[in-house]
Amino acid sequence: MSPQLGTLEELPQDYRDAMTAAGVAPLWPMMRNVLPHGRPQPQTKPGHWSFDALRPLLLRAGDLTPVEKAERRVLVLSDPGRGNGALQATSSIYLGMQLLLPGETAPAHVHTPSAVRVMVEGAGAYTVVDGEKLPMQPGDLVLTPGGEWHDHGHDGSEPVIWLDALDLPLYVYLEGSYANEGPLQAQRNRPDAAQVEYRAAGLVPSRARSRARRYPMMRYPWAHTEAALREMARFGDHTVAEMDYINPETGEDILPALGFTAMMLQAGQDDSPPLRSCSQAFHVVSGRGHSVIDGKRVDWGPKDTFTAPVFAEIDHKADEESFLIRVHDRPLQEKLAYYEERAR
Ligand code: 1HN
Repeated sequence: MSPQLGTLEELPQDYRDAMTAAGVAPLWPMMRNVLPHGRPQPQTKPGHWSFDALRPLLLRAGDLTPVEKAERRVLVLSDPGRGNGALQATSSIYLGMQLLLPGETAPAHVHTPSAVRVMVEGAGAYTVVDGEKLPMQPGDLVLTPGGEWHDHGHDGSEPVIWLDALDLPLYVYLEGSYANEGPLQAQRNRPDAAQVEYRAAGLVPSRARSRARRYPMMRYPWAHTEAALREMARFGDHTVAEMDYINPETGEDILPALGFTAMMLQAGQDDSPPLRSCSQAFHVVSGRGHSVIDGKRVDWGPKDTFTAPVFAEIDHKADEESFLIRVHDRPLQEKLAYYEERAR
């Protein structure tokens, strides 16, 4: 046992006043706030956002606020532990639901944080990243890495909704978040790299002929992910089928800070993963079930989103065959050399 640390109240008032005047403060009364024993004490609380509740609010935003007055028409999913209006869902993950109506465009900009969009509903929308037009189908992941120009458009006839996941809280914390705006980009008239250079796992354009971009593949079609998960579930080792999204040229995670993992749970299957040092968000592509996260029960259905703080105790149970996309900050924690998993 370590000794009880001294408190501020134990110190004479004249000394406390002199410290304040000198712009200093004693560390020892605050030491355990920043270095708790054994594991972090997260401010983040588990959250759950049902799509049935968000959808009408988003559509109403479409009536109330033209996209020109919003730049991005988004409802932010605020961490319950930080309260409404918090521009983060966990310590490191920003989440927002974005609406684009037929014929609308969201102007081009570039910023330091990186984003991934998970398509939720509707057809006909696309994102242009560095001139590459990326069609967005439900379940697709579309990357807009930091430093890449991106704008959105919509050629279809129904409202389109997607989930934005960004590493924004880190950039805000680092005082490194900013954007520049520009005109809509010219679109190259060819299919995106997921349909050309990176159609098949294990094949990349000949390295003798070309040097790959840093982010060679910006769209991960859901059809490929679902097919891979199904084969893993059929022929894999009977645990939950999980696939990580990676950069096909480097094998690394798709973004520097955030990682994305697709999961398939079969009807009736449960999953009690180890405690992980990363915070996590789960988006339900399809299916129904429930999860208990640090004692909080979340009953989830299609297109719902829920979150777990660092080191959360998580138990999932699927009632139906379910596909989820898990967003986490393992890539960042591995770079900082502290990612950890603890057995239950
Ligand atoms: C952003 O660039 C988008 O491009 C959406 O769609 C949400 C939230 C914060 C900062 C940048 C987008 C964002 C964002």
